[in-house]
Formats: sequence, C-alpha cells, structure tokens
Amino acid sequence: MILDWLEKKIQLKIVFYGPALSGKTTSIKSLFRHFGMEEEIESIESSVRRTLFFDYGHISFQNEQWLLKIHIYSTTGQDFYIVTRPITLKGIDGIIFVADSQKRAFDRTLTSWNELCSFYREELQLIPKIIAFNKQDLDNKYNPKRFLDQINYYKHKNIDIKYTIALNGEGILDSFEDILSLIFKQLYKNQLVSAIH
Ligand SMILES: Nc1nc2c(ncn2[C@@H]2O[C@H](COP(=O)(O)OP(=O)(O)OP(=O)(O)O)[C@@H](O)[C@H]2O)c(=O)[nH]1
Ligand SMILES: [Mg+2]
Repeated sequence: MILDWLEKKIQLKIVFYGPALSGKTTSIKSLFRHFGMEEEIESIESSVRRTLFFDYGHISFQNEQWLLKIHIYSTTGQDFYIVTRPITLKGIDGIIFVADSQKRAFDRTLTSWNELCSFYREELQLIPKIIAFNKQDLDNKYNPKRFLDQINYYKHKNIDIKYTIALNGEGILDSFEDILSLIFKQLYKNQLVSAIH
C-alpha cells in the first residue's frame, strides 16, 4: 500500500492467485467488465490464451478528497512459468485465491494454496485474503469443507470465503468488495505508517 498524503492518493495491490485454469483471468475480466473497463486489462498470454506472466489492470475510485487506485494482477497457474509468481506476489495488500471447485482439481488447488503458504510463511496470516470457490456452475464439485479442513481454515486470520462463477460474473464483485473491506479493516488495525513523496 502506498499512501500519499500530499496528493491524497492511496494505492493498493490485489492479486488473483490459484492453480492452473481455475479461472483467475476470467475473474479479472469479469470484474473489469462490471466497471465497463474490460479493454483496459493487459494480458501476457500464450497463443492458446494461457497466462504467461500475469494479467494487469487498475481501477480507480475518487471521492471529494482521496483517490483510491487499485492495481490488480493475476498470476500464471502454469508451473512452467513458476519463476514469475513470486515477482507478482511482491508487495501485495490482498489475495483472492481462486480455487477450482471441480473434484479433479482438488489436489492441484491444495498444492497451489500450500505454495502460497510457503511463499509468505507466517506473514500470510496478516494478509487479507479471500478463498473464492470458482466454477460453481459445474457438477462434480468437492465439498468446500473438505478443502477448508485440509488448510486448517479456522486457524487463519483475515480470511473469508466466497462462491463464484467467473464465467457469468456471479460473486465476483462481492469478492472484490469483501477483499477491500478486509484490507481497510487491517489498515485501521495497524494504524499504517504513511509515505509521502
Ligand atoms: N464452467 C466454468 N468455467 C470457467 C469458470 N471460470 C473460468 N472457467 C473456464 O476455465 C478455463 C480457464 O480459465 P482462465 O480464466 O483462463 O484460468 P486461469 O486461472 O487464468 O488459467 P492460467 O492463467 O492458465 O493459470 C477457461 O476455459 C474458462 O472459460 C466458471 O466459473 N465456470
Ligand atoms: Mg490466466
């Protein structure tokens, strides 16, 4: 987070993280479509529309005094490009973990979560995060409770659960609003140090 008291500008970074093909890019597109800004997303993709590095876009909100600029990224889920993920994860304020709810994706969703845990270690507790169980429109889903038990959900802090269908946008805005509210709650708690430049 960058707080600029002179220019009255707050900048946040939110990352959509998760296993390969869970719907990270679709979620971001759906979010930007809601604001009529789908064209603004920059995606670095392969010829078969897989994310090579990340998707990026920003959304700004202005009130009478403050400008809130939110930088939004997705990571690539492809292990071949694993080296890019830690770079995208630097300096974040919130994570939307896009879980793939299909039974056959259970293990890779868990592996992806564990990767996140090993990247941040104890710091993950402090980072606001949402687990978005995506692809709710499909049959053959695992019981989310099974996943939450595996990751010891109830021991985590600053965390919330959502159910999404990125394809039609269901739950996407709600997840976004929720991560913002977790981030601002955290900010309030920490009485954040301000940066002026
Ligand atoms: N049925 C269904 N399909 C979805 C949903 N969200 C995404 N998909 C599909 O899942 C596939 C992968 O979606 P992407 O958004 O490219 O997934 P990703 O997580 O960005 O994938 P990588 O960047 O390659 O890791 C696409 O065919 C999407 O149309 C959903 O909610 N329901
Ligand atoms: Mg993608």
